[in-house]
Amino acid sequence: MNTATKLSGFALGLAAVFAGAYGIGHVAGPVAPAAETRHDTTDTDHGAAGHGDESAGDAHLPGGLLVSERGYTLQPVTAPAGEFAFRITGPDGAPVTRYDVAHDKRMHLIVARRDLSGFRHVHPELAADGTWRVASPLAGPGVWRAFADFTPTGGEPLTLGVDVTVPGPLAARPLPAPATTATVDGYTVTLTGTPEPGRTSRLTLTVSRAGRPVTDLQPYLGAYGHLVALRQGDLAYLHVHPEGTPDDGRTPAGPAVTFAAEVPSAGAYRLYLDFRHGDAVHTAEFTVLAGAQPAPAPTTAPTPDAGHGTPGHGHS
Ligand SMILES: [Cu+2]
Repeated sequence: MNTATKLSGFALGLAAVFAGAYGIGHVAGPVAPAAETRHDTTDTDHGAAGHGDESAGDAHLPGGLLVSERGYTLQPVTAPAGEFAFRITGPDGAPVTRYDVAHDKRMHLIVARRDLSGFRHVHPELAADGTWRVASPLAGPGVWRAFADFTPTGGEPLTLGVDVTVPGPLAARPLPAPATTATVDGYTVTLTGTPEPGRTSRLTLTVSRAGRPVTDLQPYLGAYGHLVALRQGDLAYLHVHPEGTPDDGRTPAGPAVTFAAEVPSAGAYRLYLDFRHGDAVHTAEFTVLAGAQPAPAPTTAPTPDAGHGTPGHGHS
């Protein structure tokens, strides 16, 4: 109950992001048509008018927190070793086989361990029976969160999340310390701007290589960058697209890519920037702190900046 109320508050933030975004793509997760509509299934008296809007459904959470929402359910499917498979069942209980293309793909599968390591963003293939299959992006043991980011034909964009455990020795990976510079594959990416809970913040990511600005970024899925943010603690999911598109005649191909993003609460977030250059997709990762900081979240290791190791992620 408490939780539902709190999350309603988060969702208002998301609705505001969407409204305030400069024609950027979706913030994953549905957008409340009426911000005052509350999602609180135990409080049937409240906001009854808002509940009359069927399409609103569970429209008030950040994306990715639910395994089932608005009648759609994410179901992992047993797969051969080395493969990850799942399906989405629809309101009628049958696997969904028709999806709209969003950002060049019908399905975006994002995975990260619960400790925010191991991020990958991949694009599975759909079989006729509604099963999605992809070479497994789960790079080793751990408890993983898998996010399916999709739009069922005739429906609204949706991000569902499910936990998947890969057995094996568990390595503790504390969240890397906050930083405004990340290096990946020989690139240096600098972050300017700080996310503020409850309002839209401009986050600019600037890409350089060997000390030189990169000015020939390549479009990737219709944009010069894709930014996913995951909240530490519950992995609430945000997916933000940048201001401007590669074909609008005014958006430069780097070195800076700017996003308008709003985080749903204070806390620690891990940001993952996907960008394409040299015919390869690279992912730069940052830890950022939004808002007033509570005591550091407990981790299994006491030192927040002990070697997190190289982000061993890739992208396909
Ligand atoms: Cu994708």
